[in-house]
Amino acid sequence: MENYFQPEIECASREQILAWQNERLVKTVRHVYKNVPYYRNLMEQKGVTPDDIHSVDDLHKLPFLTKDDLREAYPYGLLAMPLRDCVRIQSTSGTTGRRVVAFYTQHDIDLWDECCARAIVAAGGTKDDVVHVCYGYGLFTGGPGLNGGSHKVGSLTLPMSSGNTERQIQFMCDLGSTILCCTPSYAAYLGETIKEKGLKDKIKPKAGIFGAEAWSEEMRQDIQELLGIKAYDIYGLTEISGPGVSFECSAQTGMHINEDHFIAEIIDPNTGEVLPDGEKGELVFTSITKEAFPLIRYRTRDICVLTREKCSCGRTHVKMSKPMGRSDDMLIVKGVNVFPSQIETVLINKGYPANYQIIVTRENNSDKLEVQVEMVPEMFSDTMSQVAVKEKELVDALKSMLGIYAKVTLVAPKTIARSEGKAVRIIDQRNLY
Ligand code: DLL
Repeated sequence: MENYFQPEIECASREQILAWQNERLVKTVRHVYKNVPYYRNLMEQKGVTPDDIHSVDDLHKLPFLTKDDLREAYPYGLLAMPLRDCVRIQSTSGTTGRRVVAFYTQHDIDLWDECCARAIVAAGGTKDDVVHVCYGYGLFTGGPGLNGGSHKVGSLTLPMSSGNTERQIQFMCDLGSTILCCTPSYAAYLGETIKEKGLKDKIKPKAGIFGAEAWSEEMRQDIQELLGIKAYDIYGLTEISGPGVSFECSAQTGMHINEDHFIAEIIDPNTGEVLPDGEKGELVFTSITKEAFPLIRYRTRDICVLTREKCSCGRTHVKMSKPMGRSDDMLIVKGVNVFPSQIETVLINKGYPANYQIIVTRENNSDKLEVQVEMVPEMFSDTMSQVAVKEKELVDALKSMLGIYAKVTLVAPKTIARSEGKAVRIIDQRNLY
């Protein structure tokens, strides 16, 4: 199959897609009921058995799964295959320090690579391209996902990983990278650096595949101009495999969800009621082809809209809008998921009262995270250098919890405004959504 454009799948009729979904859903529900006691319990609590599930129309009978379930079942409680059949884990930070760990069999990796290959092809990728992957490699899914997709397409793959901008630009110039894969904020930063260095004429990218964090249409225009490319969005989450759950096509008006692998629903985040296409709500996914870590009705907390209008690219799979917000308090800073509860855990472990505020800003397309923390009253008489030592201690502890740098500012007791209701912990000045 040349280049992983799969018209018989990606342009299949609605009836055909539903037929695949019905058959695969029934199979997946049986698989998890049989092999995952955690699911069996959840289903029994709801009074539902695999015999009640015949098609997508029965999906609503099944219980939701949340990040809390993943936390409770950590690390192996949702594993649906023997460990000896798994070949990989990927992971992301979870709340209060517990990570989300996703498992993959070789079959799961192949499917994931296929999803990413479709995204690369939709961005114009072929065997003749040089795909420059500067998403992080390692536990984060960005690098391994696009790497696998690029291999499937047969493109020359540059596994750059993130950071070291000088080296990125040198490789772009020397090897003639044509497709750039990274977070949109890093793409903008790369573009600005290339412009400053006067190297725009030395690079020849034609497209970029950017995701893992929210970005606006204005940012798309900026990146397209800076790098002289077409910038495509890609979406995914570790729990559901990683990047490539959905991706943009030439129409650049939303991301096609790989419906032969994932069933998407939109629900009211407060009531759990399923909403019709076109209404804004929380995105819920059921994976129907995975072996090791299939998740049923997983609540992503991402707020978006699904549309089934005919797409000019010919693909028939449903499109999701860019995420328009979250139904929880997760922040994405420099592409890294940050929960206020993680910051709180660090502060409490270090003996601080949990009076803090998280301030996120974006300067020159780069995120800045600051945590303002009230000192304990005894510290108030500390010298400036003693305060600086304590701030540095917190910076290190936060770095180890979150994996990114956060500036820490210790402020006098009772200076952070108290609110009458829920504490206002997050001030996000980035205007992302
Ligand atoms: O961010 C997977 C990924 C890697 C996607 C590379 C695209 C490219 P997590 O670290 O588990 O996985 O974070 C998942 O990131 O629930 C969204 O809130 C957010 N997110 C991912 N893609 C987008 C996007 C990866 N294109 C969480 N636009 C998701 C907005 C996105 N938010």
